[in-house]
Amino acid sequence: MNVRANIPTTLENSAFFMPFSMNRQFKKAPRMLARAEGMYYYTPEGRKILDGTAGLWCVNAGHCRKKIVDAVAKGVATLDFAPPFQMGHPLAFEFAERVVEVAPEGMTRVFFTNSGSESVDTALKLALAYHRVRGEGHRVRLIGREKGYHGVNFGGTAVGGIVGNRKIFGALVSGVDHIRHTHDPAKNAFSRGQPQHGAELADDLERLCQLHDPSTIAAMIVEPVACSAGVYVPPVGYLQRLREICDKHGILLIFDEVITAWGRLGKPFASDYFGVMPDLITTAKGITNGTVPMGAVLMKETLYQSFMTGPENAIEMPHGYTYSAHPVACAAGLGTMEVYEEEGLLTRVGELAKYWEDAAHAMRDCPHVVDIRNIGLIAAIELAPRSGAPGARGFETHIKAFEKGAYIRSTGDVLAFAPPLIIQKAEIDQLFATAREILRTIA
Ligand code: PXG
Ligand code: PLP
Repeated sequence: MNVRANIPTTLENSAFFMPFSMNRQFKKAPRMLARAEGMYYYTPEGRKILDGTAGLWCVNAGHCRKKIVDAVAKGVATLDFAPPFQMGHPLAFEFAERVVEVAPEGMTRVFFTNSGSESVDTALKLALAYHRVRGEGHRVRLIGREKGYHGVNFGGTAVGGIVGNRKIFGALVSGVDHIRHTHDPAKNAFSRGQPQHGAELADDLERLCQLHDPSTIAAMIVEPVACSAGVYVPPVGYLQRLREICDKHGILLIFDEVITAWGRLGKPFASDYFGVMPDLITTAKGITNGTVPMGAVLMKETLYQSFMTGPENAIEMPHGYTYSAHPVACAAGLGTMEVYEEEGLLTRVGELAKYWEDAAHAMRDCPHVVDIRNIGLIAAIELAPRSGAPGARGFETHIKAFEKGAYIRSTGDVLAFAPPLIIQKAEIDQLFATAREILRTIA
């Protein structure tokens, strides 16, 4: 029996429990997208919306690219599914080689997942297991950072540092602690690129080492650029210092590159951009240009080899998902890599970054603006909160932008910009002009 038989099927009563959304607000005044092409979404009424956030930081090559669409269509018609445990299919092996080719030097092995959240939980488990198989099972602690976003599974929620994403979910995972975030507007407001002040905030990891004893810590996870919580660019020297402290104490360093990989900063990965090499990299999103869910954990050879030491007739890693290395996702990924390579998209931002930075910082004279942050093809414009209504000004800007033909994401009162990497200068101008027009009119 349909248990909803007596519930009218209006949008307001829809069965769909929307993720990370204001369900009731949205269902009363929906913002629907019907199709997409290149830099644009189209609403069901046919209105054209400039995509200022690459979907959700994932559609790096732009929407509905023919090569990727064709690869997916061919892939699903050829092999719809193949069991990933104790079985294989050629695309998984081919795509793993392709990913490792693009990855930072020394990242020689890849474990496939279906999202950034799964990549994070996989990386945390690999870190714990790595120490355990090497006889350092006393390393059980995981360290994250305030304002960090590492997805929504239990491990990622626990090491994450956004209070609103944690507080209603109980005690999460034991043995987790956090270092301080790097946001320091008093010293660094309106920095262009990396802020000058704050490298010493990495020393907060030393403090936790002294508090817990470093021999109890398995791994430290950070986003090279913390995107989700509001775009916090690492101060000059900060990531290098984190690397040094991890090395000193035998702690694995995990860079969460779910957003920063795949050309967002003008290099294939942020690890390349900053010249700091972690032990593990988590990624997702742009790995398939957002078309089919997929994620990956990249690791150094030593990590992989540490698991390849037991008897050959034993499963080395009791971890994996039904859809790890899904054939359709691998097909999408291979198509994506072709587009990235043919169009030079993994380095294109290098040429565009200065124009982007100037366009973002030209917004400084707009009403309400209290800070502007940028790096690569990412920018954040932070607005002063409306008195008594934090987040309202940001959200109103997001709504008004959609009405005016641009998709601009808001996180609280921070407006986040991260368009597809194929954006043209005229579209950069259009994106910020839309934001400017709105900021001039809202209260
Ligand atoms: N780590 C990082 C650094 C991320 O940015 C995840 C993990 C989780 O990935 P999945 O695929 O499980 O969502 C992310 C995802 C936003 C926003 O508005 C950002 C993300 C997801 C949703 C919204 O900034 N990042
Ligand atoms: N729950 C049950 C009952 C399952 O049988 C499985 C997988 O077989 C899972 C959860 C995990 O699902 P997935 O492998 O898609 O993450």
